[in-house]
Amino acid sequence: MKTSWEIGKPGDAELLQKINTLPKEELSEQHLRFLASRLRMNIVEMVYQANSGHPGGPLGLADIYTVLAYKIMNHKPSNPEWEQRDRLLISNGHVCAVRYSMMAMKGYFPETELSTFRQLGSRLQGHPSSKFLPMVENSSGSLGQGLSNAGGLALGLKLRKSDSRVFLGMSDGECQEGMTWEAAMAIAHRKVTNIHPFLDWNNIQIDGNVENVMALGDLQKKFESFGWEVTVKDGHNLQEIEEAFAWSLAAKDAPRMILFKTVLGKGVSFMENNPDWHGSPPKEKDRDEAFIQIMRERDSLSLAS
Ligand SMILES: Cc1ncc(C[n+]2csc(CCOP(=O)(O)OP(=O)(O)O)c2C)c(N)n1
Ligand SMILES: [Mg+2]
Repeated sequence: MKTSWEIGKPGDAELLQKINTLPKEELSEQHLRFLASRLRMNIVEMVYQANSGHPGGPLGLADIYTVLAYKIMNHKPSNPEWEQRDRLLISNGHVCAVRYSMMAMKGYFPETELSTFRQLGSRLQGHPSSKFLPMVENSSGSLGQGLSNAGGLALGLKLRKSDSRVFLGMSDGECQEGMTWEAAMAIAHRKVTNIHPFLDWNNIQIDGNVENVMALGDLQKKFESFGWEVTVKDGHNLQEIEEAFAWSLAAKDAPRMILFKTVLGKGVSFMENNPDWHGSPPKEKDRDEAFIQIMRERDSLSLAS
């Protein structure tokens, strides 16, 4: 296992620290693009070093998790158990590399710990456990459970008159699970509006394209018919992502669902939209090529290291 963690340009780790001291309002689009590219490099390196895991989903979610962690959520890495924190649950547990990377960048733990991903005894298990790390609010890996977990948590917080909001990452593949729809019905029936699910609509699952494995039909109309308000947004447009969360947070009469159109493997051309990269680690040459491509994005930014 490597203990060093050298990604990005010299000075980028310091730039990250500086960005972490800025208030949300002062973060520019350039800052966010820097953060998303670093998130992507971390993801590739984690799965490469572990020689197992899921690179595709996390790369496709990097832009959304960047905006969520840096522009939307109220949370304190220095006090992860802060009672008023917003909760973030993930239902598609296999994409946890994006969440661990986001947490390390935010300062919950050192980025070097990312090198323990998927090792025996590590806090960073391949499917996340709430036993090991603060801020991991739910254990996941068994698909389809997250909307129930988050719905119950949100309802509990509402009954306690808490202002905390509950964010939940979901995926399209797991909408084939019946439990998702039981939860959708219950949350709408109880008008739970402090839950803010966002769904990774990449049309890919473990065995191929969702539409071929078991088609979901019109996902927007389906959630609407269960009593939800629904928006469909581009999960790689930083502005649209921020607007989508603001829309969700303004829910009043019905829960709101964000369907993000995403590209599995986004940012690494040979992984994009290819179901083979759902759960295969990159070989060394793939890792090197991925880094070249992600660094091109980082180099295009006019931010001093
Ligand atoms: C209940 C359950 N059934 C099956 C699996 C095996 N499995 C792991 S990932 C996956 C595909 C899920 O689709 P999605 O989350 O859309 O995948 P991605 O877009 O990240 O490729 C499946 C079926 C599981 N983890 N849980
Ligand atoms: Mg999918």
